[in-house]
Amino acid sequence: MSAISHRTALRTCPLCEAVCGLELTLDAQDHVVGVRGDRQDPFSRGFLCPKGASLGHLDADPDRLTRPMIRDRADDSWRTASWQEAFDLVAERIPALVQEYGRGAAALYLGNPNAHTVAGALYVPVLMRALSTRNLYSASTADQMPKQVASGLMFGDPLTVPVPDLDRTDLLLMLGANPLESNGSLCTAPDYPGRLKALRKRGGRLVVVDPRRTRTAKIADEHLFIRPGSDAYLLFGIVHTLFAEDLTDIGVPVDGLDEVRSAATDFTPEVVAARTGVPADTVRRLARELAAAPSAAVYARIGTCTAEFGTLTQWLVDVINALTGNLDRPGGAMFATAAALGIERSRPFRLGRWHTRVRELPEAMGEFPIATLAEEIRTPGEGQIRALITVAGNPVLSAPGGPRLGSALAELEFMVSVDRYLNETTRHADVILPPPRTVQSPHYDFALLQFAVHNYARYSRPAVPLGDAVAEAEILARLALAVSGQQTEPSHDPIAAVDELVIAGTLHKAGLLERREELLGENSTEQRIDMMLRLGPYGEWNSAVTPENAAVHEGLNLQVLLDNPHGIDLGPLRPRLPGVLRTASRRVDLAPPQLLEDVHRLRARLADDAPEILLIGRRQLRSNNSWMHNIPTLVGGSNTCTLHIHPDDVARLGLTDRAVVKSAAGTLTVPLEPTDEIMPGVVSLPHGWGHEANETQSVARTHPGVNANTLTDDSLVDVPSGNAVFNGVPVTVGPA
Ligand SMILES: Nc1nc2c(c(=O)[nH]1)N[C@H]1C(S)=C(S)[C@@H](COP(=O)(O)OP(=O)(O)OC[C@H]3O[C@@H](n4cnc5c(=O)[nH]c(N)nc54)[C@H](O)[C@@H]3O)O[C@H]1N2
Ligand SMILES: Nc1nc2c(c(=O)[nH]1)N[C@H]1C(S)=C(S)[C@@H](COP(=O)(O)OP(=O)(O)OC[C@H]3O[C@@H](n4cnc5c(=O)[nH]c(N)nc54)[C@H](O)[C@@H]3O)O[C@H]1N2
Ligand code: SF4
Ligand SMILES: [Mo]
Repeated sequence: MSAISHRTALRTCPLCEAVCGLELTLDAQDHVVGVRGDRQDPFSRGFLCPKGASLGHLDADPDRLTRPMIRDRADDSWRTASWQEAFDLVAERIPALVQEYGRGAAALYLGNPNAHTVAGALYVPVLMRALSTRNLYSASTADQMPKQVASGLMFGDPLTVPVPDLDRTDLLLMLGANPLESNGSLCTAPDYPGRLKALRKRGGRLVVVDPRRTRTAKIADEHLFIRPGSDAYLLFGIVHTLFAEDLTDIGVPVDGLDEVRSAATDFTPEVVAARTGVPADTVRRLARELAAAPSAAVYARIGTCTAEFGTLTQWLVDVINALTGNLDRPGGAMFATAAALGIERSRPFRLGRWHTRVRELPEAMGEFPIATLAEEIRTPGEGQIRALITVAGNPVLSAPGGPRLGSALAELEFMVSVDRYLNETTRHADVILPPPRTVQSPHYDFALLQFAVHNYARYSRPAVPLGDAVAEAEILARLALAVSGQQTEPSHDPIAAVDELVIAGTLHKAGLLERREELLGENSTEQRIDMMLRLGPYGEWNSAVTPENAAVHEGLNLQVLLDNPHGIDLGPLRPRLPGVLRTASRRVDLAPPQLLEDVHRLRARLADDAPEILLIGRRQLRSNNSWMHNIPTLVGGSNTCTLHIHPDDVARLGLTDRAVVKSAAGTLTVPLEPTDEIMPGVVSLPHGWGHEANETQSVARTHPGVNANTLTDDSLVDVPSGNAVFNGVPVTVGPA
């Protein structure tokens, strides 16, 4: 193989939220034979992690599906099928079930990779509209919904989420996040580790709050152990101190100051110390340091979102940012200005516009909690779910009570999955529709750049032609037609049909319909992206382009990004209040009634006895939720499914190398990995494992691990958001 026949292609890594620029080497057969960090990318500057480096192995995985698959329910066997046959089957079954049982009979579950694909951002909405079901579920309610609900109530828009201004802050208080393994979340920051080291090097301080002494904690100035699930108490203790010591200094328009002050009255540092394990003096000191620092940001992520008081915790994070004058100021918690036109919200966010059928839990952002999907499938009656479409999700491993959800999926009358693999979830489907290789898809980060710590944009064209594969955009567009009972003719281009409608509608609204012909791009997807860039805050057609934006370049459009394939720097984060607020008052609501209401629940919990042992999760650098365990270079070593437990607990409980862990929801037998990096009384199990029944992922099957969500309980949710509770699950641990 001669190097002459090799070529390079630039792309953004789609595997996590860090959006690193990659330089791929492709051979003459278009195989990915090399992956390097793109040093000319102004945001990621050459950073690459082991997952990104394995993109070629992932791409070449022989177990990845390339043809549609149809399951014969009689003997549970699979066969490949043509695309036409697969879509015909969907068109035959789903409309009939909807006809018989009503709209709600068909449900949709959207998994995490949708946040990383153009198809997920631009074409999933078409499928949602075609199904027009209220039974909409996603990984969001196993993840960040508490942050979105808190932001929705405080700022009026659930997508208006502040991020820590990592590159300029003087003090970062980080709770329940471990970016040295995860590379960051709701805080898009390539080379997060390098940015944290730079923070310290310029004299800033990093304080990490985590029940484990994580890799991130080890590079911090200070690490505080905390009892799982108790972060809201700690933050309330800080709020209490800010008021008690008269340390507040608010720089943005706010409502509800008195209500917050009175809600915090009884959460004294002494009271919260008993619950959290963080000494009262430390709580006071943190409050004083946050108030005194030239700039400071509080940031809390998955360890605190997927917990019993997730929304209260996320709310208090931004209450503290506001009270200390750090909301929307450089070095504090700021809002990104993403380049592509976002969803324009005119009315304030509302929660609970409708409710689930069985448990009557409120919707949030049009979704129901994933914790309710199993019961909605299993409970007979009007509105029962009979059919499910999953797109890029593996909820049998990722949802609370996953195995029980798996049994529920087996009871469905029909299921379709759009997925790369036949796995723990998709094995229950009747039809699997595989997306093409990553390198065959275009890439633009519509979702993640809204949470970036620096304004930036980058577009990658597909590096490899589609060949026999079908674009994920087309799969979704054709599914939308199929669930509406419409057939596709071979000549019909469903992607263009969808895009034309969106383009016409958007340009009409903007009064620019006559400029349709000016849109650039090889196809309608690119034209749509061009339109979103032109109408976005830096865009050529944005009449509001500020002199500051104009200084960055002459009006953004797709051509600018094509001419700059390494990405473009759109400058540091800029203050955006009150412009981004969508509250009725156009002020930040520090005390939304739904959240004050939930404080009663938090207060009531103070009186409860704390369980002896609490289960939490953890992420592993060379893993990605459930779906990268089939890559030989990534599994093994530290990337195995073990229970972290303190040696004192091992001795006290008389354990050896394995233990039986029991919760209210289930029982698992797990190998132990004793470590003094975890608090006594806390055990940690990573999620995404449990591949023992996986017959087609040949590597994953030999490193099965256990499904941590056997132990998590779908009857428990964070009340305001309905989010799953994965951290702080009461368990008992005994000898195997
Ligand atoms: N390598 C790798 N990277 C990933 C992923 C992956 O699976 N692997 N997944 C991606 C996804 S989907 C997401 S959402 C992000 C998440 O990114 P992060 O939020 O950084 O997630 P984790 O690394 O799990 O860090 C969560 C931390 O919370 C701690 N914790 C648990 N319970 C509590 C608690 O009650 N209080 C406090 N204060 N801490 C607690 C855990 O010990 C853990 O260290 O990572 C993304 N990146
Ligand atoms: N106990 C516990 N459970 C958790 C968590 C935890 O910390 N602890 N974390 C939660 C979090 S933060 C998240 S985000 C969820 C994730 O929950 P899910 O999104 O349900 O799970 P993933 O493991 O990310 O599954 C992704 C699926 O998408 C497929 N896929 C990959 N790329 C593509 C693509 O380009 N197109 C399509 N169509 N399919 C693709 C993969 O094969 C896989 O089946 O898990 C949650 N579950
Ligand atoms: S940090 Fe995330 S985006 Fe960057 S190379 Fe690794 S997986 Fe890809
Ligand atoms: Mo996530």
